[in-house]
Amino acid sequence: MTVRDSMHFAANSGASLVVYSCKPQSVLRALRLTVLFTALASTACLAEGPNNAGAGPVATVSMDHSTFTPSEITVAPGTTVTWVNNEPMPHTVVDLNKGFRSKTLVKDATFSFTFTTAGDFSYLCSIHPNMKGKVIVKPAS
Ligand SMILES: [Cu+2]
Repeated sequence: MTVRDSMHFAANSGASLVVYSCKPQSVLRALRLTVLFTALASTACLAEGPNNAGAGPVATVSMDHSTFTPSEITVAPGTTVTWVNNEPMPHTVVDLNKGFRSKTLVKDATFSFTFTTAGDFSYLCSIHPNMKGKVIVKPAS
């Protein structure tokens, strides 16, 4: 082997080493990009949701023991209220003035509605009509 040959060999092995050591980094970079794009995509989805203000305030009402908790909640206009059924018994969320109506919510199912106008919104569970709640939408004073 000449000196020139061995240098050539060293350069080659060096190059292949560089390529090999780059691989985990580029995989990591691709993963980071994927995470970034996934985050961007889900943000865009939220913003485009027909019944979701995206960046607005949120509130949660639980359904358990055939009771809405809290049964009465006061929120600012633009608030998205999410009802969560926390028990095996199915429930619905039905506005008495027909402004919103959920499908039947099984355990862990949710229903969300964004309240844009001020006022009192009384609702009930259509399966258990004595199960009632109210959302009061009022600008913060
Ligand atoms: Cu019910």
